[in-house]
Amino acid sequence: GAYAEPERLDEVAHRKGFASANPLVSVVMGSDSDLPVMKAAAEVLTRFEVPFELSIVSAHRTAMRMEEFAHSAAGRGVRVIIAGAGGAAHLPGMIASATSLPVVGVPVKASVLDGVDSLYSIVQMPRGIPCATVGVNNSTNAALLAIRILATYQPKLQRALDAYSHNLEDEVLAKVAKLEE
Ligand code: RP5
Repeated sequence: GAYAEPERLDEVAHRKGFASANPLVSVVMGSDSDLPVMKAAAEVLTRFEVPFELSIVSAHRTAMRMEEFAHSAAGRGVRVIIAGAGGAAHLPGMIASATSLPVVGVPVKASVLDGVDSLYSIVQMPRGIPCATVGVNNSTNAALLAIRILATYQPKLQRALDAYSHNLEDEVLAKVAKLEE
């Protein structure tokens, strides 16, 4: 991958402030090649001052690490998991099968099939094992959904989300006003 060697991603995350000692959200991805897409989630979480961690966990290449990660996440205080993967994107669903934490899957567009393969791999979970799915490459919405979950018990985040929505609204209305000038 272009961004960082997989084994060094944690280090990169720390250096960029993309990691916290007591994360509430865990952002994982199948490969460092997913990082250009997944870093938008890190940026949103940073902006909302939500403690999070960022790492690589591959369902296929590091199956045991994935099991360990999923089984230990709740015990470490993590409240929501965001998992991004492309192609045969089994990571979010397999993590969801090994934890009762809410899991948000991000279908990452790989080099072929336009991300439809990733989307289908994540969205059609069997009954009993839910995995929320956002749009292809939309890790921003995955982070916002995670924050909405945390906001159910953190009023401060609720207020921050309200302010975020108002800003979006103001931006659109400013464009409308410009068009109508
Ligand atoms: C998936 O395969 C990863 O999530 C990534 O999107 C895709 C390609 O991975 P690399 O071959 O670039 O490592 O497991």
